[in-house]
Amino acid sequence: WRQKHPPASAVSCYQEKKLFATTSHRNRFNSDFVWVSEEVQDALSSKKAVVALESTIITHGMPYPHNFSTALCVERRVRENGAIPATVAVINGKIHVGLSDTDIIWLAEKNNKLIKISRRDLASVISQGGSGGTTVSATMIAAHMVGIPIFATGGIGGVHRGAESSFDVSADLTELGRTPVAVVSSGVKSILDIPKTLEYLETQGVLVASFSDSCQFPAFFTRDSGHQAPYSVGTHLEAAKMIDCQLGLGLLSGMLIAVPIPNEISPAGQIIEDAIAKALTLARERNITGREVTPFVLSTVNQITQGESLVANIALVENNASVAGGIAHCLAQLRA
Ligand code: PSU
Ligand code: MN
Repeated sequence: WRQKHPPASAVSCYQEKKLFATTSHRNRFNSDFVWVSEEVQDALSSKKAVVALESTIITHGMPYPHNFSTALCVERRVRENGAIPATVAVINGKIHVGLSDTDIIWLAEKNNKLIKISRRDLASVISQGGSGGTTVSATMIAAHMVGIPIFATGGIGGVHRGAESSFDVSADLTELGRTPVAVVSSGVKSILDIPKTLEYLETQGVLVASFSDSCQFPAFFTRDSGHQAPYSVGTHLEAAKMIDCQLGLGLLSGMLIAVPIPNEISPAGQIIEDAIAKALTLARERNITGREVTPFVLSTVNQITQGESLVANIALVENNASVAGGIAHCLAQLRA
């Protein structure tokens, strides 16, 4: 016996629950460990669009002062597109959601002297009153705690080349499998193994969609990695509907929206590829492992390309922030 429509009681139950569906799956946590800025709190309680932003890109992803100017510019891009930015970091033993410019300057100046914090590091750093930049995984956790469904960055971590012997797979991927936040990024850098990363995301049940007319999966500095995303979304509204549906289904897993780098700023692919190959060899020779790998490779590629990779990196992060702002704005309208 099949019912075409759910019984009336189920419908009203769903409608009653719809309002708090976004909050009901949130982790229980001790709010002593989390500080939310007034602006972000106001935006969340009035159901305005908010975009979370990470801070490892500030502490470990870019050199000073570019890290600082980019962080501010990314916040501006989110605002210009109709959303409130919420940059996340751990400061003096608390997760901060929504940073002041002074906080951002402080993080930027401490470049590389602070801790790079992913899921596994949170309790250790917080219990010792420490500070650091949050990676994609830790930022997703913070966003989910306070009810921010969307987050923008440059690139996520992934499966490293040679992972079959090193086992180096970023915690970002398992986080995407377990935390219902949509991450807007330019895919993953080709310092990583892109097809293995896509396989891993599939295993984790992560909804991956290119933000374009085709399913070409971008490779950070280049618009096409030569690999396919399973889906694509062509507009902010289409992306927002997909996120709204995923959250509405209560799947509890994340989404990756992969935005190709704007055409005009994509640097010469071969120059970057050669630089990446050299940087990976250097990393191996110097026995760099664990969380040091990604920052080392990023800064070495930047040195080898004499800053060309950094210019492209900055431009694509800003573009991703604009896209995330636009999607967040549509999402807030859908959910109003
Ligand atoms: N990719 C970049 N720039 C970055 C990162 C990744 O192009 O700054 C940072 C992000 O914070 C990401 C983290 O979450 O590196 C992944 O580190 P690992 O590979 O150690 O998991
Ligand atoms: Mn790693």
